Amino acid sequence: MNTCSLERMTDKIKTFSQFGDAGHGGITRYTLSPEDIMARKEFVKRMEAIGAVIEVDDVANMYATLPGTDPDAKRIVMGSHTDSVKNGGNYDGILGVLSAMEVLETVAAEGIEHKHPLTAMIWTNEEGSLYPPAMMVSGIVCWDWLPEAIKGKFKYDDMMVSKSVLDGEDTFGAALDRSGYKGDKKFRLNPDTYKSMFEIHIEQGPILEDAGKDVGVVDCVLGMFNYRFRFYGQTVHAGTFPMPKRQDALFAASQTICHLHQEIDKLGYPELVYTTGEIVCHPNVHTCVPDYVDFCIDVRHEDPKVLDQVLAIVKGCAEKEWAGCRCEVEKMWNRDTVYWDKTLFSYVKEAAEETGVSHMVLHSGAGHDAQFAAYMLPSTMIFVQSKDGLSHCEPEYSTPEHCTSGATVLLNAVLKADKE
Ligand code: HGY
Ligand code: MN
Ligand code: MN
Repeated sequence: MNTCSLERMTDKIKTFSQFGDAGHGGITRYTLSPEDIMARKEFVKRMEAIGAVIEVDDVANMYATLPGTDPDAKRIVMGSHTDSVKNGGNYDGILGVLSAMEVLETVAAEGIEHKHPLTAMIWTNEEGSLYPPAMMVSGIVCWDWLPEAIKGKFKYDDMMVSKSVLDGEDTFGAALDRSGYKGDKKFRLNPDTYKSMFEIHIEQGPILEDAGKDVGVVDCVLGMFNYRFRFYGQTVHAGTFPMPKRQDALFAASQTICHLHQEIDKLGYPELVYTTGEIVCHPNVHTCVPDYVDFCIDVRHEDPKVLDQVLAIVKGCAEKEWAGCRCEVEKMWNRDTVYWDKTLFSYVKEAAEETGVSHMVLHSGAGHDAQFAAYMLPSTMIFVQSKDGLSHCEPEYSTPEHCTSGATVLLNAVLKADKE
């Protein structure tokens, strides 16, 4: 059994939390921003210090590799993202990079023999918070292996012209050009050079904490779908038009949201999650009855049969009139549940058992780069307990002890994979 260093891990968390420090406990570190570049430089500095070789691919993914004893063996890669959402926390994404670095540092410091080269990786633009969409670059790199239904969202040329949400003149491609991190396509993650992928991430939910477990052995990323509801009414004057004659699109949307919650809850699946988190209202003026509203629903569950039942409720809404308004329902996208490689999953479970780290099997409700990598090469994930389940906010927190336990499980799981 090998263990990672609490002291080194704590130092890394503290150091990387400075890059994009927003001054109130969290960070804003958009991809390829000056703050992200500081994090990347620190990654290079620390990885070169232990003798790792750095490679950068054409979409700024970074790879730090320690050679193994077998020059012909494929690499085992560990990694996650350095970018954050606006006013995000110090753990989402970066913990996966720091854990990968910690594994390499432990291997180097302890002289742990390994056959396969071990690679710590940074994925570019996972959040897509400045240049949408999320998981943009894993979508590009894994594109040839992705299912047709997903490919359309990640075409290279479209991604290069993805506009900054803050400055319509700026694009992801321009950010890549000025970053100095546009490397060579030949270094992209690929199944000829790489054997398997591990990603550690914070749980971003409360399940591990509620169960008193330190680490989650993740078995899959939930399948999901996203549909858009559109309501068409008539704008009239707020002071002059009688209530019974109105076609209020916002009232119609509100009734529909309540209906969705009631009917979906009646299905009675405790693990089913759904969100109506984004709404558009026109003209959005207090003296006008709204004539147009749209909102989206995001639904996630492991079992496609459960998703189908929810879909029937969603589609059923379009057959009715709501508050005198016509309702349209349109599919935006969906993705199937992605199961992690069974062998890698069992290595993680055994590693947690052997290192005495308390653990449980968990699904991932969130999307991660490893789920696209999973179409290309065997992949798996490990979760670390999140305090109060908070994420994508500044109070996001995982204790250094939990983070180090996660890295220790990763190290031992990787060493099992190394024996293959
Ligand atoms: O969904 C997430 O927050 C993660 O970064 N993929
Ligand atoms: Mn995130
Ligand atoms: Mn993340």
